[in-house]
Amino acid sequence: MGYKVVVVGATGNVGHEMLNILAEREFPVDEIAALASRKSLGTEVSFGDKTLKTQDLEQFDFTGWDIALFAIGSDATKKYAPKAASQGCVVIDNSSLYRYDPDVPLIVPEVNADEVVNYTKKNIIANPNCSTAQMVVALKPLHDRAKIKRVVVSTYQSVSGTGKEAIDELWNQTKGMYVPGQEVAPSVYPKQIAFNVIPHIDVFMDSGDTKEEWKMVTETKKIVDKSIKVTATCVRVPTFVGHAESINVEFEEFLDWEEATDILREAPGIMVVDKREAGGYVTPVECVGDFATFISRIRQDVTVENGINFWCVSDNLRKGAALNAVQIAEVLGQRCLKKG
Ligand code: 2RA
Repeated sequence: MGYKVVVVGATGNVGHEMLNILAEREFPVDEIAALASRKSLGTEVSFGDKTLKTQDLEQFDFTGWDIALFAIGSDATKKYAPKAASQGCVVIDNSSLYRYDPDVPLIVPEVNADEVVNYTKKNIIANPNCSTAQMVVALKPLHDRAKIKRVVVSTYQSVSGTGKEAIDELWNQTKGMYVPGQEVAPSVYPKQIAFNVIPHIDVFMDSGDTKEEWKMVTETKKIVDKSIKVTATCVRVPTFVGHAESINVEFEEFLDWEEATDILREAPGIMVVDKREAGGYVTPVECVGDFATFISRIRQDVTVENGINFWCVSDNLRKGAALNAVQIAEVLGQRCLKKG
């Protein structure tokens, strides 16, 4: 006996990956529905070796369906997630809409799977921001060994985090740099992204931080420990898939970099690739399509008493979104929605 699963936003980058990962991990699916907006109606999407025709989200009745993986924007989620939840379908939402709601668990299974049981308050579980997910997978095992006091993170986020248009813009803008007369002006981003980096993701807040930076701070506190101080600088870089992060951690007590390496090697969801030589580290192009959060460049931060630096890379469409959502569904099924 399996589950009746709905993927909402099946034609988007994350929705596609949700279908791929449900199939790759052989999630126990008895029936699956792929939903899209009216403009994408009838578009065919793959689910393993099957082809699904997308159905109309507007008309869809979630009654009798067990789990809905939502991969649409916050506005549409606001309209349809409560409908699905009220019709008895548990929503796992990838938008930011419910992440900060005290009645909605915000889950990274390697970190706080036990909190999945709290879905019953609104029949909704929130998926974290992609840049948060990979970071907390690494922070949690270190925090359990030597309580974390402060995290300073700089991110190098690929354009797939913005969406399909941004992927096209990077591609066309890059080509345009080589073909006279075919320059492509910035449109998705405020500045050129080809051969450039942009220190701005999401909107600016009164504090001078961007919303993306605020998300990393707020979500890390909710998922790991509200006492952890986090400061972030989130940067868009001209790569297609894969987010990279430079992470500096200060602990309450000394933690040797070699012990930190051993801890990370044993931690769930992590692959340590760390040789102090050319090529002895992971780069974004190598993480694409993988489930792991890769850690490299682990070393002592000798400028403070109890500091460690490391490099963290993961596929933002997978661990950063679709994989994490499917892992939440796995925990939900195993612990809360047991089938015959
Ligand atoms: C980004 N984290 O990378 C945001 C949303 N996916 O653009």
